[in-house]
Amino acid sequence: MTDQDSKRGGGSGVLIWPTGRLDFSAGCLVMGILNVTPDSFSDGGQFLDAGRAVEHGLAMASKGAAIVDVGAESTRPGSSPVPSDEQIRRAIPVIKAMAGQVKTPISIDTHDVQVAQAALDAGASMVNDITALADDRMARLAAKSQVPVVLMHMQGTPATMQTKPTYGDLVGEVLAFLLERAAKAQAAGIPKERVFIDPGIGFGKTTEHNLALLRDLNRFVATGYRVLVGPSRKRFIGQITGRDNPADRVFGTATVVALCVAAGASVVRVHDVAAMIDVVKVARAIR
Ligand code: HH2
Repeated sequence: MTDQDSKRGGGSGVLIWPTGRLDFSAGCLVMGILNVTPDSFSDGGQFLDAGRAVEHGLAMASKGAAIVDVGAESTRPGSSPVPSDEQIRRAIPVIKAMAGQVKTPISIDTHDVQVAQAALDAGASMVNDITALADDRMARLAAKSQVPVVLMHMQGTPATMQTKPTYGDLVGEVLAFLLERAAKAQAAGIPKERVFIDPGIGFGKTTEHNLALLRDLNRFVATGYRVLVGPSRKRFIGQITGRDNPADRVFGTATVVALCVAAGASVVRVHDVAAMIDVVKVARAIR
């Protein structure tokens, strides 16, 4: 990473690994969300059919998503874990079909090492782990497979995380956790440039916590790790705007995305790919 890179935030340049490539030279990139689940908070049930999921994934790639993030387990507040074999049954045919048709890197959104292994075998080329390598085997798998990893902060588990999230020094604690897990990733053999850190918007956080983390996003960028943020259509946006239906939170999401780009984020994880690509392009141009 050059000086110029760290000024732009989190590393620009081109990230190349044996099974993929991401070009950050223009700035922040868009990750499109593809939930192959019956119960995700926003797109649950829409893409359970593999054919429709593949179609949507390919459409996001053709609209300019730099990464398509496939998830087979909802982690919305109050959700329960989905067994590995069920995640594999949902996600693998979709990953296989997409990987056969586009070069766009596919990430697997899972904290389950068996699911991650099956996804990488099927053609995925990144791991998005909301537990930030809680399972040592996940660190070893990512290192051996030479793929990038997203390390996300969460307080508690999806089942209980919104009960009463509490912090002393919110930003300090989230940062310290991510730096510790990033060090763990590197110790396992994952190079720094392949490690993305994510403050985990909505994962054991009140609206105020989410806003404070977003306000201080530059502190995450200043670590030198690439920063990924996932604000899309989340509840805090509904709370601020009074929009109960996640699909009505697109303008609110756009505001957060623009400010993430301004703060130097490298990737934003979103549902509304075409709209957010415009937001990102304009915000990048200003930056
Ligand atoms: N948010 C969700 C899922 N995975 N991964 C990262 N790295 N960062 C995030 O903020 C993040 C994530 C939750 O959103 P979604 O996938 O839309 O919903 P659900 O968990 O209900 O499937």
